[in-house]
Amino acid sequence: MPPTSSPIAPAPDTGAKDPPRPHGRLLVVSNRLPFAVDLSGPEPRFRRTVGGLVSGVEGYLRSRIAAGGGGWVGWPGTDVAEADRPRVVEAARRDQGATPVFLEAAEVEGFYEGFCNRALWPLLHYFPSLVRLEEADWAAYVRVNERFRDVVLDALEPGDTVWVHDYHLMLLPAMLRAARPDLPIAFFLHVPFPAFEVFRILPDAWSRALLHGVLGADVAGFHTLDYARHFLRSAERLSGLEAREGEVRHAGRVTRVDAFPIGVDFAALAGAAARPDVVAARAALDAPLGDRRVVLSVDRLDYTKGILQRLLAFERVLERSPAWHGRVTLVVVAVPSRERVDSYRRMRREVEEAVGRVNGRFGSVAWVPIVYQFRALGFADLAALYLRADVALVTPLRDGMNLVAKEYLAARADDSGVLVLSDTAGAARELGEAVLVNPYHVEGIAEGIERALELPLEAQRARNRSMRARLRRYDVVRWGDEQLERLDRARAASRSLAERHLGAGDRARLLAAYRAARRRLVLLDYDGTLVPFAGHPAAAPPDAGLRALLARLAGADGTDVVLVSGRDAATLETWFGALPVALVAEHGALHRDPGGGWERLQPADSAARDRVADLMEVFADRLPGSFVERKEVSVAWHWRRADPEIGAAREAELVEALHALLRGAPLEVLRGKRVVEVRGAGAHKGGAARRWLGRATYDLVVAAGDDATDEDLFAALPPGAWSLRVGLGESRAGFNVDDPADLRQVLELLAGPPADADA
Ligand code: ADQ
Repeated sequence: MPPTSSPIAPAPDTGAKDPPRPHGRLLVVSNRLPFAVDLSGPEPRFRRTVGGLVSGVEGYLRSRIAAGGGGWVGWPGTDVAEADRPRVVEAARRDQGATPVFLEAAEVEGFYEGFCNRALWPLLHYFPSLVRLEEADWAAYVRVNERFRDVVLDALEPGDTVWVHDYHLMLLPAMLRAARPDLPIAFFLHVPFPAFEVFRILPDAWSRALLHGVLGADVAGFHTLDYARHFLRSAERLSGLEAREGEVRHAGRVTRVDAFPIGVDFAALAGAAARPDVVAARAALDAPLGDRRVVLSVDRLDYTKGILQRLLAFERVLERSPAWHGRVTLVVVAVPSRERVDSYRRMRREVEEAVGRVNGRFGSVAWVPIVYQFRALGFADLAALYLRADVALVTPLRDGMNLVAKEYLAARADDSGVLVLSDTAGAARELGEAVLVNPYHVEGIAEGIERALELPLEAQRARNRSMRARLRRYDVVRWGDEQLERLDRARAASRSLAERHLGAGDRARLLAAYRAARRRLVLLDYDGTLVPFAGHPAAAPPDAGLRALLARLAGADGTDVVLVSGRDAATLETWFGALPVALVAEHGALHRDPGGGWERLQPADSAARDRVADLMEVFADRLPGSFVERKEVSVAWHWRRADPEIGAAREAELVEALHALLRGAPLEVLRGKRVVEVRGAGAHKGGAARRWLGRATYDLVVAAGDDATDEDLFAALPPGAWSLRVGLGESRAGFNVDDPADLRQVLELLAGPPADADA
């Protein structure tokens, strides 16, 4: 096998124009280094490896290194003996600017062959029946991610940005984040992210760890919006995280989740036809191929690429259309891949058998229908084939993106040629003018091939012009720059979140003011503020610690504590009736002073409420997991436990139906977190706050809440009040705290230690 070389030649001038940010070094971290090590000579030598990740990232990295420096961190792909490691490290740094991560043979088996190739790869490409889940493989995956973390931490210099690539290292961003909270980290997934129903095949603990791992990055990139959405949906379903407009806020930070379709080095490919080595390679194709039409198939030999179906489709063309006999050749170039994995070895056998069968069946001395090469080609040979092929047949069963499709189009500088592309490749999202086919449907692919072979030149050009314009604009440099630019923005958003976070200094100031005040008012929402949300309202009673905390707060001289809740009076009475706190039920419709009786501030229109409840019951029947809560004045439809997508759609329908039903009635519709509530117009938490503020002159007011209904409360506060929003969402509150546990720490601080702790 000749030494492989990167199919993309160095780009002369596609380097970063006007870099969008002042860059430090960019450390690219991927499982494999872009080269393999050859230790047969006196000095280690390096050979380029082939694959989409290398093609894409290398092109970008070259441009970045010119701008700010950087290098690659990864596994050299072979077992390097302990004794050889120092000289490999030295040579890799000197010749390639790279830092190797060495793995032991057992780790390679469990991590790479095992969890990566036998579990994650088939899972992410929708081949669940090939997924093998082994505890030992998962343990190796965790360990190897930790190994990468240690090497990266060691290699880091101040100002570096780390860009982690692909499914092998999904835990790494969070591991790095834990060690360096301030490190700029990007993550990119080169393969599809599947629908939740497929991703959930992994044990919960593993899938959660993978999701949280990725969310350790400031920006998490995917090829298509579908993959980004699937990722967010899984994060929502498995970890209860909520995403808004592609942003996940968690652990005090923002992670931007977005689509960045990888590009190709357009200039290098478009200029290939003029290179002397390409011209020579192309001339060498003339004798064997003659004036026959050429259909080209180029891939790593992988079961996701649909090579066998492609061969069957070509066989169908020859069966259906004898007119093509002797006039068309299918050139199949398959680069060896993962040859130690069984399913790959099996597939290679099947592919080679199919080639033999078709050639035996249709070929002659003068014509070989399928020319098959099992090897990697260098840039010149590959570009020559792109230029010679009338049709590129790119029909993966699943593919994150597929660069061969884009490379073929980019190389066709005269806009001729036809791309036949499967609609399950990420590239189909951008290359809609290609002849799109279903890669499982052999007959359909055969029709696609015939259509492509017959497409007139003008039609070819019209299709290719717009696709090529897109590829020219969104090349690999733009792809990388855009992610780093989003990374900056996500970090800025994280910083502004941090500024609003109630930090240690703020806590000390609050405590000092609280202690100095003589009259204090503490207004607290309950659900989502003092306790986390539970699936059902009845499942969220206060624990003993919370009751003791409230008793201590309210027991202090000059302190009024008011629980301002949307819950019904009876529940609040049962839970808190014995404590010296005031209670506000149903968002302000009912009040109770400490130890007193309930006072209704709003007339209840029970007929209207029942009409609303009946309508809500219909929706509860239609959405499994949702239910109706009838209170004295108001009524609520909860759907926290229902499917998020269907739930959101049903919610929108219900709200519309309610508006129609309530036209003119003194009731209003309120949308909370997965709950729709109808309450008396004018009964809101702001009114409750004002009522208390009017009763005494407080020199300190503290209020805490977590959702839209609490915004009314915050709006009613006097200047100088301390308002705390629980969770990281937008709010008019002055500060954010992380979650109920964090708020309780703040309240513990204010309440001071329990009496018996003084002793
Ligand atoms: P791959 O699965 O490796 O990449 P692909 O995107 O097609 O798939 O990239 C293959 C690369 O290898 C291309 O640059 C191609 O030129 C080169 N190549 C393939 N066969 C070759 C051969 N015989 N000789 C020489 N070169 C050859 C993964 C994902 C893809 C995603 C990329 C980039 O699976 O979906 O597009 O990463 O993100």
